[in-house]
Amino acid sequence: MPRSSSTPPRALITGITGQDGLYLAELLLSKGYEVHGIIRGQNNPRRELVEELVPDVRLHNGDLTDMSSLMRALSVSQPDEVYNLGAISFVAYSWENAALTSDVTAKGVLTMLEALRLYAGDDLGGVRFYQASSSEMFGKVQETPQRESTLLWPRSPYGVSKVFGHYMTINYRESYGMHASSGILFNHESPRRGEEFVTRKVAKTVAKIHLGLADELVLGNLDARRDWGYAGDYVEAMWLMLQQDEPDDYVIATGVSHSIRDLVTIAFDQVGVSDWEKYVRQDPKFLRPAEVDTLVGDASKAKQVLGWEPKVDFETLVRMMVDADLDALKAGWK
Ligand code: NAP
Ligand code: G4F
Repeated sequence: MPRSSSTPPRALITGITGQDGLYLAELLLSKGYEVHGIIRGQNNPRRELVEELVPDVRLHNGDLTDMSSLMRALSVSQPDEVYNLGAISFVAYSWENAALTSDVTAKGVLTMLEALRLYAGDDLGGVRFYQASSSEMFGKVQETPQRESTLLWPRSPYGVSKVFGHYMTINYRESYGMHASSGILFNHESPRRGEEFVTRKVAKTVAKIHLGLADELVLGNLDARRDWGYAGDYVEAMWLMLQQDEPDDYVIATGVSHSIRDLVTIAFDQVGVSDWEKYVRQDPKFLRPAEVDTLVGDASKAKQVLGWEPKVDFETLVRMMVDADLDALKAGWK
């Protein structure tokens, strides 16, 4: 980890307000890092959450579309490791805002890499870079399970943007000798997942139905399948990638896939409901112009090289999320 043993290692995280940013910040702080985060907007409503959950993180204003703000954050934080988690990350939204998604999720990676190259100068190999690539890049899957060498066939503006960021990261590694690694992470969830994503939407709505605060769960495609893991496990893999002597790309996944129907079945079971169909309505407005039907990853390279394996299985994850929403609702938090 640390390039010098006399001072604590320093990390800079983009996307600090997101699900992964929060877990990664906690992990790095527990390892003794000085952690810096980039936060965007003049009055970001999630600043309070970051300050509450990880008060030791030092926040810097910046945006992935604004090179000078990234340069400023780099020069103030002087990081040994940069984790680029910032993105417009909601696939459905990316069709409605394709150009903005490309500006942030695609070109934002290049802007960050360039800022890093200019900042580090001759010591470019001395700053390690992590790019948050995605299983969404596999899209219309060409091989099952998906591994690092599987042909990419993205199905959304988000997926296409992630492919750009992925190859740009590889290109900076090959062109400039940058220690740049890319984690091809399959879906990972937690009680901190944004409410627009299906696992959290299901968990929270089921908790509300149980407490009499809602009477139906409205969804799109119930047959899509995803390889869902726990975000707390996945940020460990990000850190491990940057501790390797050589940068590389790794698939991070559980190797097991489930349908949305499985997700709904377990979530309702957690509140003692087996005939859940009576609460669920399908609405075409939640269908996507092009769907990723099924994803399942092969993380054997990560297991072999990084010693990484997932700890939390799907059923435990779903039950944990429903319980967390029940607790929060009962406490009147939301
Ligand atoms: P998330 O909760 O949606 O967080 C996204 C973060 O990006 C937020 O902190 C957001 O900040 C920030 N952001 C958005 N636009 C930005 C901009 N213009 N400049 C700087 N930051 C910006 O996502 P996540 O689930 O933590 O995922 C982290 C990363 O991993 C993302 O790149 C995502 O695409 C990728 N990924 C996620 C998964 C998954 O299953 N979770 C799987 C594969 C890859 P605001 O609070 O200001 O909006
Ligand atoms: O939870 P989702 O919105 O996640 P999706 O599209 O798989 O993307 C997530 O995982 C990617 C990794 O593969 C990340 F890169 C990305 O940033 C994000 O974190 O949707 C999952 C599935 C889809 O097939 C969708 O069609 O659930 C289906 N679904 C069915 N009804 C729904 C709904 N999704 C959402 N969000 N809302 C629904 O009502």
